[in-house]
Amino acid sequence: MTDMDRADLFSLYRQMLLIRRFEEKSAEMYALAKIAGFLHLYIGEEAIAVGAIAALRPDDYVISAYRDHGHCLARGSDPGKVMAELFGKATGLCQGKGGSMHLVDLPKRFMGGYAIVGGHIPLAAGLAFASKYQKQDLVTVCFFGEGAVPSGQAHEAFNLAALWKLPVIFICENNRYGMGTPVQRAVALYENVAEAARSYGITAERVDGMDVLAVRGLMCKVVDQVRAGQGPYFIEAMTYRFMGHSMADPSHGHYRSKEEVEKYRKRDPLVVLKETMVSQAQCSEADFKQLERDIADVVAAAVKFADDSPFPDPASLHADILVED
Ligand SMILES: Cc1ncc(C[n+]2csc(CCOP(=O)(O)OP(=O)(O)O)c2C)c(N)n1
Repeated sequence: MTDMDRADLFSLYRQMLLIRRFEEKSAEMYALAKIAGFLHLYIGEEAIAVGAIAALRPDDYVISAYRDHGHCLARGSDPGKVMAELFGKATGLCQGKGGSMHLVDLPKRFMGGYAIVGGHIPLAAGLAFASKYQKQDLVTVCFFGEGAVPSGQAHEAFNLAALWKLPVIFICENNRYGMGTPVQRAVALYENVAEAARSYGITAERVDGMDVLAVRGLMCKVVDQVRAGQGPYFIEAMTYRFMGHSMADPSHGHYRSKEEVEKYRKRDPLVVLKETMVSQAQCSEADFKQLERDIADVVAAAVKFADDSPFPDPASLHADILVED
């Protein structure tokens, strides 16, 4: 049973649906060569970003890796500006100079997507250190894949976060693969990735990352504790990516079986939440159809905005290299 009312449930569903349809459309745009470079889709993992970010205040910090569209949209960034950034247009979140892996939206406190595996984990500790030093009661939430956990800088960050009781929540999105490599071939602690954090004295917990209500429920508890100064927390959210590692990995059938993909597709986070909404909040098929129409309009408007926007002026190439506040 959920403690959320109907409107709250629809809000979570709407955000996940927006991410899903936005990314399906961006895959199409990639195939049409409207989007260049890498494009890593978050399809299948939406419940983690949406559930976790729903527990935050607007002034808390969020930071992510390169699979970042979902976190940015869940933080409330404008879908038109996100799509324009994917298109490399001047109206994009980063004036078209960041692209898919480097979305940043400072007013939303979305501090970026980062392409170096694990490279942003110390940045999260730094953000948390800054807010603690400035005596602000903010938390920082840092999303990364299980492939980032064995990296050296992740351990440096876990150590300092624990030592200095930093207000940071590490969220490991364990989708069981780093590119084409299954977790059990890359991570020694593959049976319980959270042990890496526990070894530094960080409290850690595992959650069903396909269940947005479970993620949100855990996060509401954790955010309160971390904001109250009890030190960092580590969440291992068990999930699965339905698509290839990136659009350059159409052959993901070579390293995982159809049966495996089908097994996880049955636990699609949209389906899981919809079942709860139908059984516990009397939501009807008509409600969901209306939502689909609304989201289709939002995504179509985002594509039109991106398409109609200009590319950056070459004269702006060196602008915004250093941002001074
Ligand atoms: C330091 C570094 N090494 C290697 C890569 C190449 N690389 C890109 S994504 C990736 C897999 C990472 O997997 P994981 O952290 O589990 O995240 P996921 O892609 O599953 O979301 C690798 C090895 C990189 N970007 N950075």
